[in-house]
Amino acid sequence: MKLKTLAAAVLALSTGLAMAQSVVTIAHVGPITGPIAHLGKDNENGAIMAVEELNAAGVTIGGKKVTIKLMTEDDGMDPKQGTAVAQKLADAKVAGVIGHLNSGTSIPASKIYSDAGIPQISPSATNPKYTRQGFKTTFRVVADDTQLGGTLGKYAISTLKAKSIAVIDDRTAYGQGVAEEFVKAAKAAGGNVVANEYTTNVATDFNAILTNIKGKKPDLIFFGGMDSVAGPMMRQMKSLGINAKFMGGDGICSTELVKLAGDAIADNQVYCAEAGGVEKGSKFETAKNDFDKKFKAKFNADVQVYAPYVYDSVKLMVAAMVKAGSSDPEKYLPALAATKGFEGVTGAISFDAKGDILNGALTLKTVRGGKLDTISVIR
Ligand code: ABU
Repeated sequence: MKLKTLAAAVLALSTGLAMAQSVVTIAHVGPITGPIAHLGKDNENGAIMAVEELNAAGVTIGGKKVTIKLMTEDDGMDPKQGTAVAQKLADAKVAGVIGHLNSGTSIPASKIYSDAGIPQISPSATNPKYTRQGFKTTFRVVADDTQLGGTLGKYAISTLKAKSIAVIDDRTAYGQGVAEEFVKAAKAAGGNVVANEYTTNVATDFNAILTNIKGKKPDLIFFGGMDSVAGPMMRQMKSLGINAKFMGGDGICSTELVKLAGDAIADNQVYCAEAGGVEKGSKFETAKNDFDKKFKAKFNADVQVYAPYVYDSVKLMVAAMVKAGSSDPEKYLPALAATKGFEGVTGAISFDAKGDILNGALTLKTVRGGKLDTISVIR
């Protein structure tokens, strides 16, 4: 009897160990609380969808069937909270991290992941510095602010024929960086910056800075920051009778912007660019449209901006583990870095030596009829 109990205990222990060994934990981090929680949740849902699909299809790594477990964390778009979460994930020895959403959190967190040898893929942080710190663990599946700000600056002058420009940024790593790149390109194309104003990523009152700007009569206002600030800013522009065109990077290029701005947006007044995109008529257009439909059916929500990039990040990270036959970061990191032509729903993903996407696209958009509308995909 005693022997039987012992045998049962040994069996339970070994089964438990076998189960523990068959789980691979990857983490997603984004701002799930705070003013851009809608974007953080959008990203998290992209990760949930990818993990569910992977597990439903079955994943075999190194000849063993594994279950992918998703650990989700909230960084509240705050750099300090971001590094605290990164340390927690390093201590938990997760196999990889997808995130963070913001450049201001992704950059400081990347040092912690690098020190711990944990691969990190950001689906949305666009500040160039993120991949330029010499870390082997740092990857990004979207274009950066040099490409975003540069393209928008040129477009503002050459295509929209803006002559005088006002620039506002939220003083974050993203907002300041994309605004600087925009100004460089706009000036190179012959534009004239008539006002520079600053705000924060939690501000709600823009009357003082907009009143200053109104006096300068700009043709176009460029805002470096997120949709949660841009929406109320546009409402206040309307109240003050400012009809200038309004432009921003991927941070304002969300489904939510139109809701946040209410009826303050006229057709063809707002221009923005998503830091990725798929060409019309390509096989990826069908994949992306299918993703959008599945996402809507599952979460009863439209994609904001980055959910498909998160989805692809999860899948390509797991593909690297499968290729390497191991979820040990040290073993699969070379396979991840060597990713070439991974076919995701956001296009074919290859990394350059820094961990940046090769030949990344931008999707230039405007708002028409209360909806974001694509103008063109630019590489
Ligand atoms: N790329 C826009 C939002 C995220 C960030 O870079 O801060």
